[in-house]
Amino acid sequence: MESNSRWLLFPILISLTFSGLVLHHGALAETVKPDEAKQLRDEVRGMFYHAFDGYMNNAFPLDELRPLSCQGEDTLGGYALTLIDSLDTLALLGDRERFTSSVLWIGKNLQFNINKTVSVFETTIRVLGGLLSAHLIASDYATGMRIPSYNNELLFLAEDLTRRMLPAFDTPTGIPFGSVNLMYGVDKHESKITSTAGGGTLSLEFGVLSRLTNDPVFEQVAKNAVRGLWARRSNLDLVGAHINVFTGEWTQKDAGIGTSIDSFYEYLLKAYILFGDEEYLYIFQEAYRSAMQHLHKDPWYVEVNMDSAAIVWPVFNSLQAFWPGLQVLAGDVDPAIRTHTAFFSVWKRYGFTPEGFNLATLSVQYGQKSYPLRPELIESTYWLYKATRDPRYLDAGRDFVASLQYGAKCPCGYCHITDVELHKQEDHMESFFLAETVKYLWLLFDLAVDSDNLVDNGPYKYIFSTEGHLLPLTPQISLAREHCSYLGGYCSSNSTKREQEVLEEESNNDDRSNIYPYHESFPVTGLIKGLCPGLTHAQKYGLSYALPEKTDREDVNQAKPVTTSSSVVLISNTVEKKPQVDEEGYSSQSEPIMIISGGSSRNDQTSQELTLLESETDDRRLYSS
Ligand code: DMJ
Repeated sequence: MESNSRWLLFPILISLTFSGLVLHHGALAETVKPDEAKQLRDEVRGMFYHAFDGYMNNAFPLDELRPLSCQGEDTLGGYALTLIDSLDTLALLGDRERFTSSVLWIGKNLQFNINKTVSVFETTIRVLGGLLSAHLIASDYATGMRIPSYNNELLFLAEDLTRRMLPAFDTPTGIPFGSVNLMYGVDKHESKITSTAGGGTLSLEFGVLSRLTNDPVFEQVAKNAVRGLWARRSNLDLVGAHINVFTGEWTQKDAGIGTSIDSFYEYLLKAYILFGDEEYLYIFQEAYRSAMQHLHKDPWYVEVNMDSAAIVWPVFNSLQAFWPGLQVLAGDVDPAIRTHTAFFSVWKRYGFTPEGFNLATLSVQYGQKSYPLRPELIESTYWLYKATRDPRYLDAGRDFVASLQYGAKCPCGYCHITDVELHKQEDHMESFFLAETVKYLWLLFDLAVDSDNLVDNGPYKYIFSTEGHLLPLTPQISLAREHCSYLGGYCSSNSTKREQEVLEEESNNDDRSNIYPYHESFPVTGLIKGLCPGLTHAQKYGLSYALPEKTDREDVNQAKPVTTSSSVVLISNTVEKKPQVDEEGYSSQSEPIMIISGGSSRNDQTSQELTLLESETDDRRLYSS
């Protein structure tokens, strides 16, 4: 009864009491200036190496580091997980030496023919995503990190790994089992209950793999899983947290944007952006509209019963903090700013975000006191800074660095915090600390300095996987079949033949370089809209696609393919843009961010129109509150 009455007071409480918290957040030290941003960027680089070297010296080839005791532990499958998860961060930092030696070591030593039962979700986002992103960097001149002796080893590993996970998808609903044995398939005693995030966060990695191997099966199964989940949404267009993959019944009907569901939303939008597959966009729009209608208690988000929308958990959980970043990508920046401010006020209060913070009692949720080095709030900070150039996000970044350095740094790496009130350290470092947390922090400050990095000034636009892995919008991935019929483009049979000739030359006739020949007749299943004939993505959205004039190998570094439209830019311009510096010395690249407008569900807009946001200096004023 007492707790019920608290919940009734909940809207008043959050508006009253958090204005206090936000005020507290307002009392900041001096704003981060460009010189300090550079120092902070270098400090973050140092943080990466403290943890990476700590892992390599004390834990490798085990999965993860125990940074207090300076030992290692196998936590996922026993295959150097932290190294795989760190590969594209090494490339982003421009560490050619370590990137090269790590890729080559993995290509030579890793194998998945092992009797281990692993999480399909974790294996996909950490291992498959890590392998694919590193492959795409190591195999491409345009990234500036191509490894001459690299011969697609990581792609072979990625395909082998994913084939071993396919038995998990053999369910009546298409939603995969949560775990699979890499040698024997699904154990007969395996639980039939899985989370929505677990079943619905596979489409990016599986889709990229399909497009790199020309085998549509991976993309199909991942999409069927999303369909299996979405088909079971409630009348309110909400999904629950846990579902039985055989019966399709929800076993946990709490709907939310955090724990157990979070990246389901994320992959709907990102799969559309990466693959141009409208079905994902339609689902995202409905799902997002409903989330904003039923879960959003501005600026917070709550968990509700998926059928009735009654609040069941007035709790902020730290996984929700990716949401403002996703909103930036969707073009719904204003609510993102408010929510980020609210979430950051929790960080300011404790120095970290606890896993759960109760919005009714305004205290750490019982049993959810830890901060396991999660990236989500930092990720959203990066996106909001990218969209607005508001220096307050750099100030937030400085706070993140200070907390991690003073509270979480330990002898061989960074430690989980078991209790955000006591700042007690625990002997564990999740691999995502190097894949995401440090990556987004470094990107945040690099954006303020010169943006001269692969993501912000590289040859392609990149989508970040939910594990922070870089998935580029290359023609092969993003335009798949379309570009073959459009303007006779990049992947015509001629250019494919040419690519193969180059590969053949380089591999001394090693047969493996031809293992993925281009199929003129890409199998069209009818299950995957993005691959169906008919109107092309380009035709639908008015994209124009131009080839670089020179495609000689030595010119590829300079020749950046251009894909532009009045509405969306997929691939960066060939012209190197010098960072512009405003009156306060902040660099501004006018870097386009893909925005889907009409995402704001508050006024029920469902426009699919794509618009381009130029994040110029002025935007800072525009979005500053
Ligand atoms: C990461 O593995 C991914 O970001 C995932 O989507 C959520 N959990 C962790 C980070 O907190």
